[in-house]
Parts: sequence; structure tokens; C-alpha cells
Amino acid sequence: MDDIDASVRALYQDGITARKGAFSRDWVENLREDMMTAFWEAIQRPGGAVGRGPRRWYVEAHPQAFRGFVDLVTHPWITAMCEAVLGPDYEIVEIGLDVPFQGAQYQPWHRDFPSPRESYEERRITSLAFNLTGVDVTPDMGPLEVAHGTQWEEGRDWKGGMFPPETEAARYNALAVRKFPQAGDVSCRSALTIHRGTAHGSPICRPVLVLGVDAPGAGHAALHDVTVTPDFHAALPQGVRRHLVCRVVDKLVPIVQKHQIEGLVMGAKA
Ligand SMILES: O=C(O)CCC(=O)C(=O)O
Repeated sequence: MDDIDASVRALYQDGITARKGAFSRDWVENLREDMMTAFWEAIQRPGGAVGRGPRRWYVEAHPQAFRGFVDLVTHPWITAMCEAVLGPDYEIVEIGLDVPFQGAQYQPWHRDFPSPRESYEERRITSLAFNLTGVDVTPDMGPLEVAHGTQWEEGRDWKGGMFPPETEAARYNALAVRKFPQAGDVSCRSALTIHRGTAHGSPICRPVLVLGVDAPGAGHAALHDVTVTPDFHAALPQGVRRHLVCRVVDKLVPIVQKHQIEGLVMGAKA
């Protein structure tokens, strides 16, 4: 439990924390394969993948596209972080992946959605994003940069509540920490912590899993529509069924991405 207390403290202070070596390399290799299968399937369909800047895409996926889904959402560090920060009735609302390829550019500094009053006034985190890299991240792979400690900034007058003005860029550059996760590591951040992808020069792409989890009432389930088949749903452990916000459907249909984030489509200058 000390471990969780330390992780929660780091999350509240920096806006991001991580657990090294949470999963085995073999497990991550399956995850990487499943992410790339979901990506290649989605990129061929109109609306299957959304651009997040040049040569970078986001794909929302079905939970059952990932062989390790149950391992992921029952991992003790992940469940303990969700319970400690979001409460016992946390809601899993989104699973997807972000993939930058060679040629991806700096993104503008941003947060994933506008801050709710609970965060900028009461300093409560009502939503978490867990990220798992599919590869060992090296400096040429456009690592994620995170401006530590920016999760409490209000930002109501920013573009879309998500994009701070250019005049703030130097301040974020000074706070920025580049992240070099290795296969098996999991990070946990407030989606409000200001971050950006950086320029990706490597010929090796960098798929990263995104798991979105809400406190009850945070409202992001309405932006997604997680679906599962009856057999998959029935086979889920009871504890997972309780937390996964989803519709049970006879047949899965390919996901058409609902929310394009305009500010990320074009990329930005460093
Ligand atoms: O690039 C990464 O490592 C994380 C991507 C992501 O989840 C985001 O930009 O919101």
C-alpha cells in the first residue's frame, strides 16, 4: 500500500506517475501485435482512425481486440490507482491507441479535454489515462513530453479549453520531462496534465495503448461507446463487468471515431 500512496502522491504533484515492469515482455509483444492489427484495420476505413498530427493517428478499439484486456484492467497497480484516485465505483470508459510513425511532428502543448471545476477549484482528479508503450522508447522515437505539475491549471480561456496560448510555450518547455518507458511499464496521468508528442525520426513506429478511466459523474463515457459481445461480457470477471461501461451487442461493428481534435490535426512547431 505504501507503493500506492507514493504513486498517488507523485500523481498529485507531477500530474503523472508510473509503475516500471508491470507486465512481461511477452505480454507486451502480444499487446503490440494487437495494437498494430487494430491500427491497420482502422486506417483502411473512412473514419476508422483520426489524425493527431502528421503521421500520427488515434484509434479507439474494442476491448476484445486485446488478448490481454482482462490482465490489463485487473492489474493490481492499475486497479489500486483507480480506486485510490477515482473511488470504488470507477468507470472504464475508453480503450484505444495512439501511433506516431517516422515523420510525426511536435504536437502543440495540450490536455485531453477541458478541466472540470472539481479539478481547477478543488484539486480533485476525476479522470485518469493509463498509457502502455508497445516498444522500448528511444530518443529518436518522438517520446511523449509532459509538463509536470500543470494538471491544476484552469485553462477555461484556452482554445477548446485544451490548448494553452503560444505565449505559455516557453514555460511548458521549461517544465517538460521526456518519457522513455520500456515495454512492460505503465504510466498513469491526469488527462489534464499538459503534454505533447515530439518529432519522430525513427523508422520504428511507437504504438501506445490509452486506457481512460473516470470517477462516477465525470461524463466521458458519453463521448465513447464501448461495445462487447455477449460471450466476451459473460466471460469477464465480475469485478471487471462492474467497472466497464459498455453496451453488449450481438455483433461488433467497426468503430467510427467520434471526436476529432482539430487542434492536433496539423501538428505544431517545437
Ligand atoms: O504519446 C504517448 O506516449 C501518449 C499519447 C497519448 O495518450 C496522448 O497524447 O494523449
